[in-house]
Amino acid sequence: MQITDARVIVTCPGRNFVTLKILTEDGVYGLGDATLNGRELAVASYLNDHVIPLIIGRDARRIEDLWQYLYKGAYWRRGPVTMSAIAAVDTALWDIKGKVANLPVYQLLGGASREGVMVYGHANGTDVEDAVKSVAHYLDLGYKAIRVQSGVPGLSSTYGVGRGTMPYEPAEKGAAPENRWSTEAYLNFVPKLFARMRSEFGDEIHLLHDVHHRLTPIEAARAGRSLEPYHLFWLEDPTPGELQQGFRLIRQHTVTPLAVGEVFNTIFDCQQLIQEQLIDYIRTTVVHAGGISHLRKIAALAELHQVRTGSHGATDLSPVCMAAALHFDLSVHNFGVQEYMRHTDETDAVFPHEYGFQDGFMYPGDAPGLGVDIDEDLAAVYAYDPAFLPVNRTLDGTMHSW
Ligand code: GCO
Ligand code: MG
Repeated sequence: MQITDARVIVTCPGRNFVTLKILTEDGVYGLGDATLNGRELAVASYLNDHVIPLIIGRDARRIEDLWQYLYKGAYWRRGPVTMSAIAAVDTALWDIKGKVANLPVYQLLGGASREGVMVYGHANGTDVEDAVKSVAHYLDLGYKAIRVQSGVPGLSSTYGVGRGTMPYEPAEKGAAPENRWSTEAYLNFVPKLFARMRSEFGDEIHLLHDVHHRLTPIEAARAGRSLEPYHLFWLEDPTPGELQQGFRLIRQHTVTPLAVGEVFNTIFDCQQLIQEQLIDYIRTTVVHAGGISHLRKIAALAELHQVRTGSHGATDLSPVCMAAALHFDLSVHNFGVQEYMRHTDETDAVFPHEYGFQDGFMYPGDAPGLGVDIDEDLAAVYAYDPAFLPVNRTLDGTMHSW
């Protein structure tokens, strides 16, 4: 079954998305997400200029072989642009395989390992009481797991505090916004935030928190230890992940579970973290870590070491990625939780999908393939609109991780 055509669709229904559509000789097509927030056109060019010319005429059924062809064949390995492009091809080919087999993709991956996929939502507030209201709202919607972020006293803005809407979006049009950061202010504040959450909502609900790469390992150890009484489901990205051995130091000092990996692209980024059991959840996702095929390899390594999955699912990953993630989550044994930030109605209209949310769980649906489509006419209405993620400086103006 030859690949006869492939095209990259860039659209901005409120935010930018890059989608690869692969068409085959018998009329079946598949979709893959290729969105890399703030750097979208680099992946679009990588696909248009360097990948599509290579895949036309090849056999769409040979998913693994095509993956290796693009990975090994480029010579230049890894990195978010390359791996998002490979992911898009891989995801589209799984979609095609499911459609041809007349089966939902999760059935091709071994079938369902659970009834549904537990997801966590994003509660946030400008201050603690605002965050309390937001958590209450998510509880009303049925969520069993909720991430909590709040403004920090003394800081004008910080990561994860939205603009009052559920589909929180950090990227901004024009220039990158600048946040200010104080590690001391944050470390003093964060245990108070979670003490308040537990006193208000009790012990049952799963609470999560994202540090967003801002602490050194020893600072992260302090955060983890100070949060132990509030038994978080996980503490995410406590320190930047490049220095994998840095997590040893955190581990020595705290039993707060750790999650990392939304910016990782391959199994090599998390090999040591997993093999030394330095983390509890691996957050690599379909679009940024080489597609369903590569994510399954990461999950298999993680399973050996009692690490569970907790894939990234922010709004900058398109509904195509969300659908693929749900098939993966439903099938792998060592699934932990899936992040779910709701897309806007405009985005959902461009990407009609079978998946749905009910009472804190999500379900990919039983349509053949991934169960997600793209309305190309509607996508064409929304032209690409450059937007940038924020940057972050400490109070004295030094560049810090955002
Ligand atoms: C998360 C992430 C996001 C990222 C965003 C960057 O845990 O959901 O940290 O909020 O910041 O995906 O594009
Ligand atoms: Mg995160």
